[in-house]
Amino acid sequence: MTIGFDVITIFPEIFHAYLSESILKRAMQNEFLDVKVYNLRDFTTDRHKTVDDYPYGGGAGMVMKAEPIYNAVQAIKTDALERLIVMLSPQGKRYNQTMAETMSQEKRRILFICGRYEGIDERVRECVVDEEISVGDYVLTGGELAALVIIDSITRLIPGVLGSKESTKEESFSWGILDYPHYTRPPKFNEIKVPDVLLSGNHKEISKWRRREAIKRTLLKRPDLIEESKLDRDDYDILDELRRCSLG
Ligand code: 4GN
Repeated sequence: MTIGFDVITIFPEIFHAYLSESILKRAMQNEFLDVKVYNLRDFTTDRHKTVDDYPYGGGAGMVMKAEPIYNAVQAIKTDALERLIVMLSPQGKRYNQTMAETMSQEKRRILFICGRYEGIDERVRECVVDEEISVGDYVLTGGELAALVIIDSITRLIPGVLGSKESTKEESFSWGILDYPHYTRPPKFNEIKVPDVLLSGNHKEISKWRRREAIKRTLLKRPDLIEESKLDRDDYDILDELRRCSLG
């Protein structure tokens, strides 16, 4: 299985830098991941390679022009592959792990339009974009980091991308709750000992402890996640008990 992304940006190096390290680099080498990065300036027609202009109605900052983006999308589409065209912006649908899971099954290539400046000409939304996505309620200087967040979170879900040691199978977020606490050597650090159960070698007890700690943390730090999570009967028993003894 391989997932394909196309990216339109005025800063292609941001992608080359992140994709040439670690797991995403390996995913590219092993052909689980294909990313093609296009420089928006290559799709301009004036000699200054202009991608922005003053806002109609006045005001601060510049607006990204519609034509270069439209031309880039048309040029990329000439290979006749199916594509989902995504624009990153704070006005988009809030991205989460469930969307990452859904998009990791996507048969189409995913094309990201990464904007800069104060905004993108509204007609890009109307004429080009299939989906507008936000990675969180904050403003970035460009869509590039948001696109990388999505590429990263989807790619690590592709079977084979992570080694068995890094697998997402046991990941708490795969059932919608927070991760359990992790420890490594030394057994005592700053007077704090690693919980005995983790040194016991009893894998059944270790699993039970981790599940309980994950649920405890979620109840404490992100109670909003509990309702949407995929907990089983045993988990609900743990949850009830934790609620009764107020997280002891
Ligand atoms: C996406 C893009 C935040 C997000 C962005 C987000 C670039 N900021 N929360 N900034 O996913 C004006 C033109 C803002 C593009 C956009």
